[in-house]
Amino acid sequence: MADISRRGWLVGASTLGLAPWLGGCEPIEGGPSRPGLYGLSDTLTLATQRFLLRDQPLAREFPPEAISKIFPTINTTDPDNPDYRRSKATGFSDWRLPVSGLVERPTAFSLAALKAMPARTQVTLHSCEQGWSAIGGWTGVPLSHVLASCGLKPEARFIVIRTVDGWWDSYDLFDALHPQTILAYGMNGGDLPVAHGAPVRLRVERQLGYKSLKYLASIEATDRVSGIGQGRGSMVSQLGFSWYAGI
Ligand SMILES: Nc1nc2c(c(=O)[nH]1)N[C@H]1C(S)=C(S)[C@@H](COP(=O)(O)O)O[C@H]1N2
Ligand SMILES: [Mo]
Repeated sequence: MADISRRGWLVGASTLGLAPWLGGCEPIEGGPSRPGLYGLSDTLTLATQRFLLRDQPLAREFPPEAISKIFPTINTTDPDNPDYRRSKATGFSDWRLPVSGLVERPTAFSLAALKAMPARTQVTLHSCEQGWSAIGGWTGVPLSHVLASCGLKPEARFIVIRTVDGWWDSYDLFDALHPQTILAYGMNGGDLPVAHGAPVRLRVERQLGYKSLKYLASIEATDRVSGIGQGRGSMVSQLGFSWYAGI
C-alpha cells in the first residue's frame, strides 16, 4: 500500500517539478540552498509533511464565530515607501500588481481586476513564529487562478513574491497552486486593513505566518531562486529561518 501511494505521490510530485526534492538521490538543483544538517532537516520536514498531508491537503477552516476579536499586527504595519504612501492616498486606485517571468502573458493587475476574479473566503488559524496565533477570515483570489490567467509556463518551478517593505519570499508550485493560497484583499468581511497588508497580501495557510507576505508589490515565476538574493529563497531564510515553514 505504501508503495502504491508513494508512486502516486511521486507521479504527482514530478508533475509539479518536486521529484528532485523527494527522490533522495538527486541533488537539489536550482532550489533554495540548505547547507549542512539544518538544511537536511528542512528538506526532510518538507518531504515528510507532503507525505503525511497527501490525503488531507487543506488547512483546517473554522466557522465565522471562531474569528479572533483581536488579531495582532506585527513587524511592518504602515510601510514608509513613498510610492506606497501615494497609492494609499488614492485608495489604491492606481495600485498594480505585475506578474512576470515564466508566464505567456505578463500582466499588471489592478485591485478591481483581482476583485473581479473568482473569490475564496477562508477562516483559518495564523501561527507566528514569535509565539502567538489568531484566527482570521480572509477573502481573495486564488494565486493559481491569477497564474493560470497569465499562462504559467511549464518550466516554472517557483513563484517569487516581493513586497513594498523589502520582504520577499518564494514558494514551490505545490504551495503556490494550493487552493487555499490566495491573494487576499479582504479580512473579516471588510477591506484588508493597512496594518494587515493592504491592498493585497498573500495567505499560505499551511506555513508559519512569515510566509504570508503583506503589501504585495510583484509576482515572478522562475525556474530557480539561486540567482535571487543569496539564493536561499527568501529574506527570512537569509536571516536563518527555514524556507519551508510547514506547520
Ligand atoms: N511585507 C511584509 N510581510 C509580512 C511581514 C512584514 O513585516 N512585512 N511580517 C510577517 C510575519 S512574521 C507575520 S506573523 C505576518 C503578520 O501579519 P499581521 O501583521 O497581519 O498579523 O505577516 C508576515 N508578512
Ligand atoms: Mo510571524
